[in-house]
Amino acid sequence: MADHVFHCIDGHTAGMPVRLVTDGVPLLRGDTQSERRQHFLREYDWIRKSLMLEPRGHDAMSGALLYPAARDEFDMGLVFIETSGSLPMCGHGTIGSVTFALERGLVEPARPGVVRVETPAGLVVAEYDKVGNKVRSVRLNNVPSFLLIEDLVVEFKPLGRLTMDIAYGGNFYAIVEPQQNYSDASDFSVSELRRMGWELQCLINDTNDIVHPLDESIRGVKHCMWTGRPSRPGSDGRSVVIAGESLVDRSPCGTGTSARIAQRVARGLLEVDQSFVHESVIGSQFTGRAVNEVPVGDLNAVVPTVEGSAWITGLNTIFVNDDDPFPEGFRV
Ligand code: PYC
Repeated sequence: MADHVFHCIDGHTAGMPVRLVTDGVPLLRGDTQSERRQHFLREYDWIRKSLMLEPRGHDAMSGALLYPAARDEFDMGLVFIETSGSLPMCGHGTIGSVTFALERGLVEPARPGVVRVETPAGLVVAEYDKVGNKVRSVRLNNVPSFLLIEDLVVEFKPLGRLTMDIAYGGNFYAIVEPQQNYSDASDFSVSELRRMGWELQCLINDTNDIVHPLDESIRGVKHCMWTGRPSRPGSDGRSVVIAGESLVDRSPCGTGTSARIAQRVARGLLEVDQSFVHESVIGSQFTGRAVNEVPVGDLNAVVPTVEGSAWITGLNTIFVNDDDPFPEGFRV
């Protein structure tokens, strides 16, 4: 039929694509999902490129490989795949994957109402609301999130001097808030934000060694968050998140929302338990809050929750043939 066959559930979380690969995924070595992710990156990164990039995917494609629970304390495992790489954690991807796995009967949680997901960044507890066969919403209790660097100043050619915070919510984010040389994401086109977002990530990583204090496999700023005034009723903030070189998050970004919540709590702009409704580039919303304060090494961190909804749009059987001129896809 084909040299490689991948069975996928396609859908979206708050407008952002989620391609959940349910069959055809390789067996990965390692005691933890972090070690399995590293094995995936060493030997199977072609699968990510094949399923995410054109012609099978596109610039904003995103997804996850579904694995059965490796130990009793989990219900399922995920390895994330994006056009930008394999992330330690992806919030919209986890909301989508949990929704799809429940709706298609691919996971049986030990405790109804709660799916314990092993991600490369650690345990994420997903509480869900299911009516009939539809999962109406999923609330993630994400990994501990923290503000790493406050007021990092960079000389950024396109805009001039910029001050930003570096915060972690499962990935590291450069969070750019309104200031003298930047007033709002809506002042720029999406392609300008994408180009500047990538340039800013490169500049920060060239001049700073950003590393998770407890896991040195998690390093580097891989996302830039351009913030701005919200446009929808009920939103507390808006942002356009650029991941890597090309991906513009259509959702408010689960790990980005977590990082922003941690940043705001650390800066005294948000109380623990106070909700923060985050709006995306297309106006979709996630509701987050910090529910707990915990230490991460010497840093003060919070446990953020992020709630959103996802929809299946179709089932997709993807073929990759060895004689296909683009087995690993391409970018234009
Ligand atoms: O929702 O965490 C997220 C995410 C990361 C990259 C794109 N979306």
